[in-house]
Amino acid sequence: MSGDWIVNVAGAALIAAIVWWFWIARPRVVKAQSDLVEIVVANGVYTPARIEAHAGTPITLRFLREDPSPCAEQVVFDTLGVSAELPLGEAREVTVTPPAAGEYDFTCQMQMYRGTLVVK
Ligand SMILES: [Cu+2]
Repeated sequence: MSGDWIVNVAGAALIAAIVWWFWIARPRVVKAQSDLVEIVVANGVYTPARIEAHAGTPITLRFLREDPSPCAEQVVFDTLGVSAELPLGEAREVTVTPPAAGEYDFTCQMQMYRGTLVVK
């Protein structure tokens, strides 16, 4: 009986961990407020990395490459057949029109940088 509080504390900690994992730590999905979204390319990640878009509607992604490594110099939308060179320190806009709902990944050539268009 005297150990009950430990069980309660452990239970509360577990619940907190679950809440953190499923609600707070989820990758941020950025809803396109307009048809233009800015994406920073730095430190091995696209920020934001998940972008919501709409099927059949063109969306422009403005890439700002801050990473000088050659790894970051190209962005490839494999399933959309689109790729672009990203000049260092200069914005480069890429417009794509996802044809249907689904998830469309975009990556660097070596697939270290990874992002996803979440299309509804
Ligand atoms: Cu790369």
